[in-house]
Formats: sequence, C-alpha cells, structure tokens
Amino acid sequence: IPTVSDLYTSGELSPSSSPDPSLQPSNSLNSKISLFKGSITTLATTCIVNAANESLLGGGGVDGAIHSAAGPGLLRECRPLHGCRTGSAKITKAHALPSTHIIHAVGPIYIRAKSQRPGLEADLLRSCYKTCMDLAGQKGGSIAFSCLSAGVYGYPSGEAAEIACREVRRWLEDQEADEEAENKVERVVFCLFENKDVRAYLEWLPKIFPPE
Ligand code: AR6
Repeated sequence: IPTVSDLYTSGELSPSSSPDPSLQPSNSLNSKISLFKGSITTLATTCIVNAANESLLGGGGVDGAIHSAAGPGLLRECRPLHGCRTGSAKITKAHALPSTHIIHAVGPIYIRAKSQRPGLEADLLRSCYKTCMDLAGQKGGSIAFSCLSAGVYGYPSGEAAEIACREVRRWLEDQEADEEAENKVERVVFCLFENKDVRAYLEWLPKIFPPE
C-alpha cells in the first residue's frame, strides 16, 4: 500500500494550494501514512478499526461487513464487553479476518451530538481517533481506520477527514517526542470505501501532511 510520500512521488497526490502554515513538512510522518481504497476486511494490518455502535453487537455498514467476515466468534467476544461509550473504543481479536485485532470505535451521531453542544461532535470524533491510536500503540505495528461516523452517522466527509488527519498527526508527533514509548505505531492506513471519502482525503492529507 503506497504511503503519502510515495503518492507525492508518483503524482497521485498533489501539494495543497492552501497548506496549514502552522504544520511543518515531515518525511518521517509522510512515510507512516497510507491510503487504501477497498474493504477494510481485506487488510492484514495489526489492528483494523470498526465503526461500531454503543452496543458493540454489530450493525450495518462496515460493522456488518466486519462481523460477517470475522465469523460468529467475534460476537461471542463482544457480548461480555457490555458495549462502549460514544467517543471511546474497545479491542478484540480479529477471528477469521487477516488482521490480528479489531478496535471497535463508537463515533458520534453527527446531528445528535452537534445539537447537544456545537463542537461536541468534533470532540467525540477526535476522542475516538485518540483512543484507537492509544490501543494500537499498546500492540505496536500498523492500524487501518475506516471513516468513523462518515456513513449512517452522518458526519460530513470533509470535516471527518480533517479531524482524522489532524488527530493522527498530533498523536504520531507525541510518539516521536516520547523516547520511552515501548510499542510504536509504525503505519497508519486510512481505508476509504466511497468516492466522497476519497475526495475528502485527497483534499485534507496534503494540508495536514505536506510534502517536504
Ligand atoms: N470497508 C471499509 N469501509 C467501509 C466498508 C468496508 N467494508 N463498508 C462501509 N464502509 P458506517 P458510521 C465505510 O455507516 O457512520 C453501523 O450500522 C463507509 O463508506 O459503516 O460510523 C454501526 O453498527 C463509511 O465511510 O459507520 C453503527 O450503528 C464508513 O465506512 C453505525 O453504522 C462508516 O460508515 C455507525 O455509523
């Protein structure tokens, strides 16, 4: 899977005309980020991230695809977890999937969170990405994210992509600064399934991960 650095070299990713001036270009960050278009159920990363709901008992969208490909052992492992709060995540084994672990993250329902308090939707989505990176950091290796909340939960793709890119960059910078970090996240894959999300990431990745 090509990294952001590879995508700049091949010309598949173009530098942004309006990069964030507060963010420094970094090749070490760009070579840790990848884009993949297709089903997350095919990826053999250490962790894959499921867009779950608070019950953790399965559903439609990527959650349905993951449960049906992982097999019934996944639901058996999820039942005793007793659900998960919005903005957080819990980890299981990957069962019949090619990855090793599944991180089940519960993203916000966009309209509901925003109507509770403007900005709550972004806080909750950011908290999902942070919790997933923390859990993946305990395992080391690689993590592939689905576009949390960007399906039936109604989060606009562009806003969701900006939050995902910013939070992952912030987390990786913290990891680089922490010399004592034991298990490291070496690779982050943004797994995109729909063209609206592809367009959003082609816009936001060059702003948050500019070329050197
Ligand atoms: N691989 C990768 N991404 C996928 C796949 C796949 N196989 N299938 C869909 N997507 P959604 P949400 C993308 O609706 O908005 C479920 O019923 C899709 O294009 O799956 O967080 C849960 O049980 C979209 O960009 O999750 C919850 O009840 C992204 O996955 C609720 O939906 C997320 O869309 C969660 O809603």
